[in-house]
Amino acid sequence: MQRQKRVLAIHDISCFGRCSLTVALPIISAAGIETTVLPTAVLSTHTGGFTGFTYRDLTQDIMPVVNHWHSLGLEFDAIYTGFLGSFEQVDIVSEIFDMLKKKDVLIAVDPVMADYGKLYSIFPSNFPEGMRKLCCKADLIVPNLTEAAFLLDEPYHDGPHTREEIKHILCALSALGPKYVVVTGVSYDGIQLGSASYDANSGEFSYTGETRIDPMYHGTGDVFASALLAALLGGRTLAQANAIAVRFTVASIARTKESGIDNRFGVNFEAGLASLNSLISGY
Ligand code: PXL
Repeated sequence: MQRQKRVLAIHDISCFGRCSLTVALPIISAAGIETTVLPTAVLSTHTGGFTGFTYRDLTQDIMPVVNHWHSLGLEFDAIYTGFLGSFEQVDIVSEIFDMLKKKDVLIAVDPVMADYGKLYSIFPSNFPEGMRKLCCKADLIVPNLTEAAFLLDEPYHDGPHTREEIKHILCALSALGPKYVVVTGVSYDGIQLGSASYDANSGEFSYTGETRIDPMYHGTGDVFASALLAALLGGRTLAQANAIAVRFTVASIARTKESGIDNRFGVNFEAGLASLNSLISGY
């Protein structure tokens, strides 16, 4: 039997709302991968659309936890980060990459900070500079189109986009350092919505889109990135992993739409967990 892979997921826990660790842990685990968690903060809900949420910052606990693991000689196949609440957390995560990075460790950064052309209001205007530095150290990045524009310091426009525009964005992001780039929220025709990928090792570009479902549901970026990482570690190519993650995410959105629940409450990915492994191995 193949050795079980081990991922370190560094995110906040938004206790209600299905994003960050409450999404990464079940999805990556369901794919048969051991998932070690490092919570950076505990919030009552995520910050998207809720007011009055609590926020317990855990910045001071992060390095002692990692130092303990270091003393135990723990190793990881991948380190996966998403929402980070401050520059200090970005710097600490960067230090963790340096400590735990070995030849075959995949560093995955989802530079959660913006959507629909705007930086999330909780972040200062220079936050993208910090995220850019982190992305430069990554092997895989998974920005949406707004985050891509901030990372490249280029203007953002709503879709549809041309294939040339998306190729430019993918290549420019890869030039920052990551060999795997996936950009989400891409539409070429205004009907299909999906994501585009570029693997700088093989030179392969890919796009997978499915019919767009409105409204926007919170947490879908985390569902997507977690499924993508699970598929990559399961041995799929970046293009295959992109297609798998789109399918898994769109199916979760479709179920949620049918149930009619509040779009801030995240999506029903749970019903797809039992078949995630067959989705990954079937590509
Ligand atoms: O889904 C990304 C995310 C994670 N964690 C927190 C968030 C968000 C997005 O808004 O607010 C706390």
